[in-house]
Amino acid sequence: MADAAVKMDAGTATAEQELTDGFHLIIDALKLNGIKTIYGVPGIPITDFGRMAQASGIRVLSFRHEQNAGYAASIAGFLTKKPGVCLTVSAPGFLNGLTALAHATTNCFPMILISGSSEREIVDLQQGDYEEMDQLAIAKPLCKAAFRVLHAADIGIGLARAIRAAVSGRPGGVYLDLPAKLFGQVINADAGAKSLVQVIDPAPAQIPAPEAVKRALDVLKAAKRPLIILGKGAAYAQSDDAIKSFVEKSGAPFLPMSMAKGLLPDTHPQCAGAARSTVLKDSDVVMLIGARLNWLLSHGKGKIWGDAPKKFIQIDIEPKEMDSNVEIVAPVVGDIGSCVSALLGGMGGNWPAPPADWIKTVTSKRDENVAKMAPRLMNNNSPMDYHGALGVLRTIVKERPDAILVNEGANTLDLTRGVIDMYQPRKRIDVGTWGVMGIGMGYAVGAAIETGKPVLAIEGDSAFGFSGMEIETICRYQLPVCVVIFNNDGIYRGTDVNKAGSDPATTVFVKGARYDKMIEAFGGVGVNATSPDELKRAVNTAMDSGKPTLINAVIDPAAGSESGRIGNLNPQSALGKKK
Ligand SMILES: Cc1ncc(C[n+]2csc(CCOP(=O)(O)OP(=O)(O)O)c2C)c(N)n1
Ligand SMILES: [Mg+2]
Repeated sequence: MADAAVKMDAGTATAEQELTDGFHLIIDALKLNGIKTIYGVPGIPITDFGRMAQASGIRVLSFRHEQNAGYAASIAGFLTKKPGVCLTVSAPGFLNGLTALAHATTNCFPMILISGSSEREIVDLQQGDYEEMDQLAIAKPLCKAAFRVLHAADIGIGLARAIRAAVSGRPGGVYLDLPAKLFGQVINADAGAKSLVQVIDPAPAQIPAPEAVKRALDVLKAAKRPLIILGKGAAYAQSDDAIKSFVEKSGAPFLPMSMAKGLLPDTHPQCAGAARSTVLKDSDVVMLIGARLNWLLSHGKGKIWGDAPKKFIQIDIEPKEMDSNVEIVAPVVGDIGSCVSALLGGMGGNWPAPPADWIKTVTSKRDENVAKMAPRLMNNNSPMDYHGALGVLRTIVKERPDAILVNEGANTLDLTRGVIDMYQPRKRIDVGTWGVMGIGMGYAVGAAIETGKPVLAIEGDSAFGFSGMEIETICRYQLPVCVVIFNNDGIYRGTDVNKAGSDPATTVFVKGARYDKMIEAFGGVGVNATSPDELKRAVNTAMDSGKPTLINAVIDPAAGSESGRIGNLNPQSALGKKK
């Protein structure tokens, strides 16, 4: 196959000087726009395209399932502010990638899903083509924009539209449909080159209105108990210095949402992470920076927000976000970097510190909660509980603040988020807005590739299962990824029993499973860790060596709770629990 391709190239060398085709134009268009990496799964009609892209110097990473490739692309978008690209085959491959595209859109990560598709003439007459599906129509409601390119001469424009749609304004997922016929379409090489578009200023700054900035500062200044909430939009903005200066100058306590942890260190004196319920309940002015008032913040109302009247200031690039759940008294619409810089500029030289009694209330609550947790993190129980295991991992992350932490699960997610302090921006990546299981190995690959930093993935045993086969991918590319599986024999807990019949309960897995053996099949390092000491040794060795490693951390099956911290979202039967 490879030989034949070489001979054909040699035989048509003269012709190639004048002609180009879809394959080459897509590659040229991607390269012209600085896209250096593609995450995907090969097959008809994109196998040769992947080979040619790889041969041209684009890094093409092959996964075992498109959903994981898609998650890798989505997190590449979050980490780099450039669209992460996922490449799939038609119908089933496209659908597998689509979940990740919808996830990217929901989380506001720029991503482009490029899928090959079958013959339009046959698909549209529903005549039963190979992998027949009207992919464009299906993608449309699930992403920010969707485009199809039918002519080779439109490839440049098609990709330019996809890039702009993905990164401008509120970022999101874009679908680009490339029918099989397009790849082989031949056009004049000069015309082809001229048809390419280099996207200039793909995400233009969106400057906030001066009145909006002033209004927001007036509200913040009048606050008696101010609170700043940083969301992953603030982390995405890569305006870390301006955000830090603004928060510090305001003197207000700040609360980082999960993926905003580390924007300012969790150990910062103003960090109110360990006094979350106090600041949500008792604050009188809340400034949201790149954070939405969705379910993760209980929609800005209800018990956790307390009874006292509250004023919300919101900074977001999307005007429709304002008043989505509660009234926003000071909306500031623009990109986070421009907004925060404008706010900082407007504060002047003598911004008043918030009232001392508020700062003292928050600080003492935080110190009290931290002190309460400390002894639990030091236990050396075997089998481990979550706190014992997280106590050692917390120190490891402190010692390696530039490592990327991937995290998913229920108890494994909620407790890791609470216990492990982050010190640098964009180092914690997790389940995001949907609380989705399955991001783990895709994120680990994407983060390792995009940042070149070591990755520590802390995974519930159920969560891991959604993307577990990608440990072969991690071994194949020899990525510096250490996966720690918190193995409590199941979903939430491994102790559930079926009240009727002999099947296992719906939430339990094989008892005493040895996930560490899986990675050994692919030449990686597997370790079974039954105590915090063993876990610490294994993780340190893995992080030092950079070798793909999977550690089966044996957790007491009774240690977790139903749905972790969000058990209250489970509907209850009005008939009560039947025995
Ligand atoms: C795609 C998807 N499917 C199912 C769920 C429901 N769900 C939430 S957490 C979870 C797994 C929790 O178990 P585990 O990862 O082992 O964490 P543990 O609580 O046991 O530490 C599942 C299946 C989900 N969030 N996303
Ligand atoms: Mg579990």
